[in-house]
Amino acid sequence: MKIEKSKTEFERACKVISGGVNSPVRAFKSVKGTPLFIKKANGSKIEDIDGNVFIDFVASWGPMILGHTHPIIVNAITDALKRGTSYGAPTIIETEMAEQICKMVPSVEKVRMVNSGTEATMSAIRLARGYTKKDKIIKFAGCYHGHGDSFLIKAGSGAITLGLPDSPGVTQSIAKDTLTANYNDLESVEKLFIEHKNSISSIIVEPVAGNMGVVKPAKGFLEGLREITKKNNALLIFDEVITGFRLAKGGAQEYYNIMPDITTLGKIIGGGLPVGAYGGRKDLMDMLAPVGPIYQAGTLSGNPLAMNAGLATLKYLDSTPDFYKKLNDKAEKVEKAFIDNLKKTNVKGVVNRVGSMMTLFFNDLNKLESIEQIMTSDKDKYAKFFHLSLEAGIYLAPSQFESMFISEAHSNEDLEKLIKANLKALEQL
Ligand code: KE4
Repeated sequence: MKIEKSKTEFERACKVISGGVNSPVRAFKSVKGTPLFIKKANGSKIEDIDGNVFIDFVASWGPMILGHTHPIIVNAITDALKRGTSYGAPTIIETEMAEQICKMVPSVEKVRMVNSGTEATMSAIRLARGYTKKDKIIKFAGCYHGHGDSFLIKAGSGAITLGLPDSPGVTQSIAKDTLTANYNDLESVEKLFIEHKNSISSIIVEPVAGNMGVVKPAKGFLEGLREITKKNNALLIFDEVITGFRLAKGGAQEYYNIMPDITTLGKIIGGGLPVGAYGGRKDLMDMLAPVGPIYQAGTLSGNPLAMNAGLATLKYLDSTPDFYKKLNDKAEKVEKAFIDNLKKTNVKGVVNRVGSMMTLFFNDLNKLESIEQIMTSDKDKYAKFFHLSLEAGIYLAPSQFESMFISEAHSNEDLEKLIKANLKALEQL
């Protein structure tokens, strides 16, 4: 595969952008090689500047559930563009967006729009701390909630990919208020509440972990977190930046029928433009300025272009009959084929899937439910598999600890090609 232009552009970028990328996980560090510079994308395909075309299963790390350049999104943005790009004043579309989120997400009665998932999670824990007047939070090792200081403690995604689960620059005084438990281990949570009685404001959790690769919540885990937080007067925050509008119209909280106190959203909600949001019960959200004393703000929050792209996406998801059934059926077909291929080739692996998000782990264990188990995965084997897939025209996440996504734009032909390429790559490992 020719990648001369990407090589040249990567060298150029490294002179003026840290690591040549604006987000570390894009740098192909853990899979080695040169990150591909993308020229354009359309539907299920993505094309790099050397003219290589791939079927895209990264979906910009989740947002592109409808595929690229979906007409409803292109038209929504084009139409909005003619009326200006940002006013810094209230607009009706922000109200329509808030109404749409409240309609789709069961626990959300009021929202606040922000510009990224990180802003949403940072704001959510500030709200939880302000509301409960307690300083500490509990997060789970391997979960990633963006790059806010309080979350870069045993974090997942790019942090775990690069082997930097804790980041310099996060002060001890911040880190001491972040307690870390083990995903799918309720005992580890109970222990923290006993040790830190009455000082824990909230638990923040990815209801389906996507940032250590996909790890499903064990039976009773989410219910247990709901019970423990209620019992200890703490809030339960579902970080649905990945699962929101991905697993169901109402995200993981609909899929598992659990009502958190606060929900954070991102990715799909912006239709590919920078949007994040957080929301919850009215009494909680009315603690925010200018109504209440807890401050949070943003120049471009509720930006009209982003709102038009996001609202068009949510309305489409909300009104397309059987959207999630069809999407999840496609993903189930891929999961089954991957498992078949592992058997045919005698390659040791585990496929974790929830809905249309999944990860193929290279691992000798039979099931992967915890960060300890995940960390025994063979990253070198994944790296080889990643490049073999790339050569076959399949664009996967450049990290064993991320998720791949099926989108509405993936045709049967795309999935057949994915399954064939998967078999061929496994045979060559
Ligand atoms: P952003 O600030 O990147 O929009 O969202 C942060 C975030 C919060 N919560 C969850 C559950 C997330 O997955 C994320 C961001 N996800 C990563 C990849 N899984 C984004 C990719 C990147 O960092 O470039």
